[in-house]
Amino acid sequence: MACKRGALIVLEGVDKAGKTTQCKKLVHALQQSGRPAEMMRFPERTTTIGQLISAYLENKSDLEDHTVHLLFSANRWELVPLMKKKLEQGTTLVVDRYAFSGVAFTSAKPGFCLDWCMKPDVGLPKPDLVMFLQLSPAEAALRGQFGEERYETNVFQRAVQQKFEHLMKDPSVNWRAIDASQSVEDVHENITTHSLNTINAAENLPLGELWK
Ligand code: FDM
Repeated sequence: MACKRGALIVLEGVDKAGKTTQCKKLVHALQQSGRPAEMMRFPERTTTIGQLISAYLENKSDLEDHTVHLLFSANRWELVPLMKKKLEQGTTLVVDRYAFSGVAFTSAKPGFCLDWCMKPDVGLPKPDLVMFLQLSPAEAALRGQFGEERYETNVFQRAVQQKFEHLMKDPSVNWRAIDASQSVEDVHENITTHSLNTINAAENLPLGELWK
């Protein structure tokens, strides 16, 4: 019998919501319970495309806005063969940011519409679950200063949050809003429950195509 596929689980959210911490804790918990799981993140800065993106985010280079949007998308597409292979082998992938960040961040810039921003990512492996870690700008501010990278300002983050809220209305995607203002452990418990349900359900379903 062919092995059951892994689930594609994505965590999204504004800065300071705790995405990376929660991704790591989830992977650890899944592995501890005997379920193969690995973490991935986008942008994946180690590839040639990822290095261009990283230099841009660190303000070491400037790139035209459409160009960088397409590079972020290309950075996802270049990892699709690996993602599919792992999922087929039964490994659940826990992904820190995906196409939703791509669309939310670029469409928060002047002159971009959601529709144009979504196009390059149409057909990517569709997540079985996207959890959006929700945190108000006031609560995010209590968690400390933003970093030094591009996009890390209050005004831009608020615009991004609004774009995420718009994207979450799309019923073709399995969104779950998670209250990220709770303790790290409570958020983890919540995320783990949703993930286990998704992993069980995904075993018997084909992997979908995003926004198709
Ligand atoms: N980002 C991330 C984008 O603008 N587009 C994308 O497609 C993705 C995946 O890059 F500011 C932005 C979001 C964030 C930055 O930061 C990446 P982290 O700290 O590595 O997640």
